[in-house]
Amino acid sequence: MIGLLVIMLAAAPSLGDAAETSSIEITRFAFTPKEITVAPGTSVTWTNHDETPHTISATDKTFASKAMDTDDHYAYTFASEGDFSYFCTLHPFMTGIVHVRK
Ligand SMILES: [Cu+2]
Repeated sequence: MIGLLVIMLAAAPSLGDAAETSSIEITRFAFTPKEITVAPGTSVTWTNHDETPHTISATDKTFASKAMDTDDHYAYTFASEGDFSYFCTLHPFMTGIVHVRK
């Protein structure tokens, strides 16, 4: 139990530092938040909370997940600055964008 607590504390973001991880939830056929801004090097994790499979597919094809079942995760680390729009290939009306800024 103590070991788990240490891991949880180590994973908690410290105030004042640039975030190194960020989360996007998929619920009711939408990405929340639909638009986020992160620092270069941030790992963004998407989690599918729907009963329906979804994918994360970059418009410019720089990254793409497989079909994610309920509670599946997909993570991608954004190394460089830019605006990265993405969508779900199964439901192309589902769109989102990740802005990467220093
Ligand atoms: Cu979808």
